Amino acid sequence: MSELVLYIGNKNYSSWSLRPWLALEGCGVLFKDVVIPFDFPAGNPEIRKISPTGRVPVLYHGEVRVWESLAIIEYAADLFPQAGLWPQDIEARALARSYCMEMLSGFRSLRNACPMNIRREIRAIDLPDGVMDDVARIETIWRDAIARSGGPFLFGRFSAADAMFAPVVNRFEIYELTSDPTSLAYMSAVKTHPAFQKWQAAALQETWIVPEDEA
Ligand SMILES: N[C@@H](CCC(=O)N[C@@H](CS)C(=O)NCC(=O)O)C(=O)O
Repeated sequence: MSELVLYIGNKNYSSWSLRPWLALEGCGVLFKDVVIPFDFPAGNPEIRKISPTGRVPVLYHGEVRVWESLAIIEYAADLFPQAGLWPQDIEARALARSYCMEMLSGFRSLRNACPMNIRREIRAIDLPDGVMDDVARIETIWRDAIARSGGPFLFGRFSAADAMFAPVVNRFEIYELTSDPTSLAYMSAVKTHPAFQKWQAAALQETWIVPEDEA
């Protein structure tokens, strides 16, 4: 089989890149990553060359091109059904996909006000309207999923659902958005997962600064 190559943005900042990267890495799918940094004020022209949307992540697999974080995860799940990217049980899988679609299409107040930033110190900021509504909905998702599965991850063992929420784990931590014990325990499970630690270690080596993502 051809090699899977995942083109991603800066590991420090690129939340959409983290999602499929972590899903694949955390579920043992072998792939190579190529970082194309956003270190140009008007965007990196290299990203437009490799991606039909001019955005990352994008996956190359032989002649196949897959873009959009969730589509990449679905493609990997089709290729490697034994990897457990999604929960086995059909109801749990439907729930996981519903939560992931909420993540993909929603929580804009939180995403806009509180950019992912792996190296940032922990420091609260003034929050615009809507951010705490997003936080409340995410905490409901986490609480319901963990009550159903028993944890430590949303569906018991690590899955794509955890990968889709991993950038939010970083945001909750660095902007001090929660003190809820269930959320903190879940965040700790994600942050100490070897795949997340691997991403974090690489992010901390990066030196690019993107001013608009430094809240
Ligand atoms: N919906 C897309 C979002 C992709 C996206 O917005 N990627 C950002 C990085 S996190 C990007 O490529 N930005 C480059 C640019 O805007 O120049 C996905 O889920 O993959």
